[in-house]
Amino acid sequence: MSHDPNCLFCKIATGQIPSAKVHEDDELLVFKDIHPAAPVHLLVIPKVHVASLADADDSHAPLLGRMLALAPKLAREQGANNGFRVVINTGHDGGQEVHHLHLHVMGGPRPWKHG
Ligand code: DGP
Repeated sequence: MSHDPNCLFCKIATGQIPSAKVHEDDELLVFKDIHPAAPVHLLVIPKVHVASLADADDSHAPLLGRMLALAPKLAREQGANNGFRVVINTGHDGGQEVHHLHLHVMGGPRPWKHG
């Protein structure tokens, strides 16, 4: 599996940097955002390094599908029982700060910090 040694989320995926994990399988890791914008704020990442959604193509469709399909189960398990929001910030103008593809899953009782 390809990793970028300088990438923060690759370091989290390989266990070099700790995270509050809520799910892990062969392909994906889910952990709590260190700066939560909502009572439940998870980040779903692929273990393989993909810099952003702008770097994805048809070959990534199954991976992207599995990232999205995990969201409802994990949101519920973490207590977001009344809905949630998913966001993929992409590139500079999309406000992406960490250049490893990640899906934000935000939920829980409102109001949220950025809700
Ligand atoms: P984005 O703007 O979409 O690239 O959001 C990156 C998110 O990653 C941001 O909400 C904060 C979170 N984050 C940054 N560094 C760390 C870290 O070391 N650990 C965890 N758990 N989250 C982080």
